[in-house]
Amino acid sequence: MKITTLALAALALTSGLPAAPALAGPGHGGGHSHYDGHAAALGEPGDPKAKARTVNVVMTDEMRFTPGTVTVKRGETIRFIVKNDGQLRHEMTLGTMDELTEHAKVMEQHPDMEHDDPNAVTVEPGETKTILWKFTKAGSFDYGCLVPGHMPAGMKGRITVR
Ligand SMILES: [Cu+2]
Repeated sequence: MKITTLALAALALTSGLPAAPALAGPGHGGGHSHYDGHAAALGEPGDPKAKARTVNVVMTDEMRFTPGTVTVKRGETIRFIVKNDGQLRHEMTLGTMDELTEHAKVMEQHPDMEHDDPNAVTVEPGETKTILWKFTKAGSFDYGCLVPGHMPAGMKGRITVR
């Protein structure tokens, strides 16, 4: 199984991303290990030294985020503490619904892809991870679990920035 996983990872790095031009936006080329402009519509990575409000998010195998809606004041930095209460791997990615839908398509071809971006965390069962994000623009935004099948099953939520 290890070889399969590695082969998939290699595929994702070599052929997968260039084959998805919709994702090849500004600065996307470098892979998933650093901030590359994802979710720029929502704001920017939070400053660890800034004052932040904590929002606890729980993910379950019922394909739900709790809470399913979050309201934020423009300019506020939120520390999402994201806990996986299920038996399956889940993830939380902040973005616009267009971004999330595009990214979910890539994930369907490369289900082992993991995320370590400022706007996304991959969380193994029983683990907790953190997203620190500053919402600089007003509007309605989304979050979703991009593990194949999860977002279509309802694993998504809405962020309102006022
Ligand atoms: Cu999920």
